[in-house]
Amino acid sequence: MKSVTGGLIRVLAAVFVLVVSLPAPARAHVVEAGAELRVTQTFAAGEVTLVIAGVSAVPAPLRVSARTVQPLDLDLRSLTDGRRSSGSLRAGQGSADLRVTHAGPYELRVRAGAEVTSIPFRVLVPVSAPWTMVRDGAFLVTGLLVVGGVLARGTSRPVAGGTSRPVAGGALAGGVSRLVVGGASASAAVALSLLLLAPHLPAAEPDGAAPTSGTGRPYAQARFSTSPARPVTGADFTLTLRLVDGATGRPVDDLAVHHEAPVHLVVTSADGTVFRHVHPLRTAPGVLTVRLRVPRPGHYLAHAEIERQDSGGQLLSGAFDVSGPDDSYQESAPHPLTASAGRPLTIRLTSEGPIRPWLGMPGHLIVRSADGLHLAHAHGTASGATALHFTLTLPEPGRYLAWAQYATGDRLVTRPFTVQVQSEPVSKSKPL
Ligand SMILES: [Cu+2]
Repeated sequence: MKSVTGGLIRVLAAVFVLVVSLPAPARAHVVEAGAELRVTQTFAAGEVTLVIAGVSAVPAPLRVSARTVQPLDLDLRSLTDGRRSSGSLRAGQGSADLRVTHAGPYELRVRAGAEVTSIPFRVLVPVSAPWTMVRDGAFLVTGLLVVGGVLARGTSRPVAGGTSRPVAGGALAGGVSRLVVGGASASAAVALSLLLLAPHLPAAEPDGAAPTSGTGRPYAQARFSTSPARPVTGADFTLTLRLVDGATGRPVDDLAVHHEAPVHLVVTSADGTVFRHVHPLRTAPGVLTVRLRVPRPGHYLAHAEIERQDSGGQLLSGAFDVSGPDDSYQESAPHPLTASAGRPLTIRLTSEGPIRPWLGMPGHLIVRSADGLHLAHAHGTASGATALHFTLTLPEPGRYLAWAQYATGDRLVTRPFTVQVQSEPVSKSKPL
């Protein structure tokens, strides 16, 4: 009995050591089965974050919700059998229940006024991994053996005033009892080990998951264009991003939603006085468009952050020119900062109200070199409800433009900075 308990303790101790020493598997930018998918899109009337709820089984209603300033028409189409389901969202906070009949690829078309986006996504249904069945079976066996053992003990007790069982029968009962205790201990050890190791064991591939290439995909090549070809200040124009596969030349239509959008597009005037961070609409495979309006004529830079499925991130850049009169006014002068090349700089901000997550993070910081050749994107860390800080390191001396963005209430706040990076060390930045 003692040796069984000792063995169980040794097994559990070994499992504990294994659990604390194993790294948990990374799960970056992959929507897990049953989890909601959040997709942010920029319509001319404003930014909308569509929340597509996860499902645990099919067929099932698929809830799509959003806060929107204009009504949205939704049309869901299965790419497997073409079956459709539609609904609409009223202005304000609304939700609609669409219907999915099976796992796999779907396309959600969203119409807002004259603008349409179609969002490809997959309905994933969780599947139990084989080891979960072993774990559940081990728990069941443990329970049965414990109950069986207790019942057997109850029936094998000597009757009061009577004679005890024959010696051979007693030895047999003892042997069975040891077997039951040993079996229960072993199955409990298996069950507990699997329970503790669960975060490190592979999850089963959900139903409806895309096949993975394993080797990553080629870089996408990008072409930016505007319509009209020469936009005019104060008038709407469309900026289009066309993506083709670097190897095949075919449209790239496998963008992963990362930080709640398939594409993060930053448009800045060359001098940095105009800044837009938008999330273009997918109008056709490999074609993404966004409607813009800018107040200042001159040269503009476009930087798009994308991630193809199973692949790393990629930054794509382009440029265009805008003519017309200058209607610009500086909303707030950029706050000047200094930093040392290769040394971390911390930017601290205080919000007017409680900061709420935007694009999955408390805050975003976009940093562009003055010449527009480099663009970096850092994420903020909240320190309290209204305080936020960003840490970044700029390797080369020079002048940089930076924009910190965070959301509070219904507002998206953009705070501009300039960072003069020197080759000599300078003192730390002060809170703003
Ligand atoms: Cu973005």
